[in-house]
Amino acid sequence: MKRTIYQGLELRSLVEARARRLGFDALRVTRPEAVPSLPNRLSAWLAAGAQGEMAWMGERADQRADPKTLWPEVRSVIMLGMNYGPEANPLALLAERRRGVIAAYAQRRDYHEVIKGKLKELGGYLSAKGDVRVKVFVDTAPVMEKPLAEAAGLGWQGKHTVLISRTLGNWLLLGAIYTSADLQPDRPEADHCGSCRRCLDICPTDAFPAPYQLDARRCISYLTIEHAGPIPPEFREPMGNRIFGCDDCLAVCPWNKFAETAREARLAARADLAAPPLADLARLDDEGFRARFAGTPVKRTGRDRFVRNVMIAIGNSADPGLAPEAERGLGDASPTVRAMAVWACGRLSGPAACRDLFKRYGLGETEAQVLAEWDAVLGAGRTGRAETGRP
Ligand code: B12
Ligand code: SF4
Ligand code: SF4
Repeated sequence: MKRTIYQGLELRSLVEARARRLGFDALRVTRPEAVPSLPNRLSAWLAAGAQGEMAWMGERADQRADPKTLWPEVRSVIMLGMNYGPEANPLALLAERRRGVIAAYAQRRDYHEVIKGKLKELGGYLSAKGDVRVKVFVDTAPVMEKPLAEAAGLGWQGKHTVLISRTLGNWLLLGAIYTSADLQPDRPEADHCGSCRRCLDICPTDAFPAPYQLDARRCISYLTIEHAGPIPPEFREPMGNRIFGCDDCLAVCPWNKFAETAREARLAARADLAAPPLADLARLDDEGFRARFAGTPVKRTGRDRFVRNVMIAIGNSADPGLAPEAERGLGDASPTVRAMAVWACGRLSGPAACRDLFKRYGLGETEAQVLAEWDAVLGAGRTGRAETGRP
């Protein structure tokens, strides 16, 4: 039987209908060459070192900044958005200091998995109906999803740099399909931030050097997820009880007035990740961590980095009832967890108690990062490192 091949508007309508059925909330199309300023913008960001330890952002930068360099055959870029609007206001949890705050996107099944599967299905459908080639991407490929989505008219990059849709707000995850099909492009979306600067003003770590620009090295999302080793001292207190990601700048955006909770069932939030007690999280071993966070974005950090964040939240809790959990961290196998546990003990226990803890846990310590924290808590030289002959 002869197969019907669709083109142009007909093909696009079919794909739009299919995308809707698959659970996507928005679909727009742009051309691969729609944002000629991308190479300059990306290289300025990289040259400033704003990517921190995310070295992969600099690798294949030419492909990231130009879809045609990534795949010369691409003629149209389909940008898709899936809504993950949170059930509760993420800012409300920041006052619950005995509990950890996990960013809304991570309180559910890993969107990479959910969206990738749906993109593959949609890409396969497009490929069959249009007899065209496709490549699908979500997050991890060298693709600049936000500016492409803006060029496609899905929304605009707000002053917080995240893409905002006029109808859906900024709780939107993005995916892309590059295709050899010639599809009618949409008009880019204009900037609707106006004189507002709520997102810039609320940022606890002052991570925006200017509106529309983010220095990832100062962002709590980067620090809690991507950064390895101890958290630099200046960011520990501002982290509060945020233990994975940060939603502050997204949560204050007035354009969320139209936002709805996630429509896609597979992106429904898990109740046990909404406000987990810090005391429970501090006790997670590798196995417990994997069991609790399997299938969610949280698994990305691994157990040690996650418990490191929990130690900082405990240090910020001002609750002496959590001091035993910080003390548990002093005996942890991970030096980074031990280092942040020292900081937490210093915040929750008085100098005499800390000296006592040092005698019990610190005298055999050999890791420089942990000894530096003991020095900071007890005062340099008071750890008796010179007497014991350790470095
Ligand atoms: C690296 C990365 C991060 C880094 C850096 C974030 C950043 N803003 O670059 C860190 C770890 C900090 C991060 C955090 C988050 N991320 Co992230 N991240 C990415 C990733 C992989 C690449 C982003 C990128 O290209 N950055 C490089 C810089 C150069 O890009 P940029 O921000 O667009 O920079 C623009 C501006 O500087 C602008 N510009 C420069 N000068 C000027 C001057 C003027 C006047 C103007 C107007 C503009 C302008 O031009 C640049 C290019 O457009 C994308 C996935 C992807 N492949 O695209 C997800 C992605 C951006 N992240 C996402 C999410 C959800 C988050 C978090 C909300 C998670 C959380 N809750 O913790 C936070 C948000 C923090 C924030 N305010 O940005 C979503 C955002 C969805 C959306 N609606 O936009 C994405 C798209 C993943 C996805 N597939 O859904 N992320
Ligand atoms: S995610 Fe948090 S730390 Fe990062 S820029 Fe937004 S408000 Fe600042
Ligand atoms: S909070 Fe205000 S300035 Fe920030 S992205 Fe939203 S509208 Fe723009």
